[in-house]
Amino acid sequence: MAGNEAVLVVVDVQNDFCPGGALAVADGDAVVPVINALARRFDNVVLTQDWHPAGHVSFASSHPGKAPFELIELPYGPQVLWPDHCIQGRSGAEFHVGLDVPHAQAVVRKGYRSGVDSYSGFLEADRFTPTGLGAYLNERGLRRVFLVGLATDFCVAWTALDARRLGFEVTVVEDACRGIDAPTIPGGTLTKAWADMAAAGVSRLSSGQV
Ligand code: VGL
Ligand code: ZN
Repeated sequence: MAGNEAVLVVVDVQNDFCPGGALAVADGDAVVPVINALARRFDNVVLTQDWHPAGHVSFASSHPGKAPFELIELPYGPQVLWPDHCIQGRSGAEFHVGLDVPHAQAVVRKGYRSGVDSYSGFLEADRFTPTGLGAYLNERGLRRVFLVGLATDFCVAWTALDARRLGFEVTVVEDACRGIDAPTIPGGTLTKAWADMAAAGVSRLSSGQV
């Protein structure tokens, strides 16, 4: 990617978010060839990896009587409950086998504290604890963040919104993302995510336009 201030951030392209995984995103693996091709055009690539301990607070199985996709209230705010997914060291947490980005320079893991979720690659769901990604990008002078991966309406959107809050220029590459579209809010989470991102000044492009 022309301009050394650009970084491709590949969000959570992990087995559990792909078909056959515990929290499969429809057509999730379709992003893999698009990301592989796009990544070749970037000098700077960073991966995020959802990385939960067993028994994590975001798992419905940790809350007796609750089912996946229900909403609960936690000390830091509302939390959607999920099937057990991306458990540290298990195959579901591994990157999709077809993901081919050997030049990725850093892997940022998130969601590793039992009591706090982290959709965002920058700030945990307590909206306070940093992952370190913001400081890493700043120290390296990477100001233009291009986002791809899974899932559009959760980890990609939250990462995009936090990147804007931290002052980065942000573009989401739509055909390199797929969404969950959880029924937890009227109209689904995907439409709201795109509206929130647009309102925050996030650009939306297709990979051919990057
Ligand atoms: C994600 C739900 C739970 C994501 C992670 O990567 O979008 N979604 N954990
Ligand atoms: Zn997760």
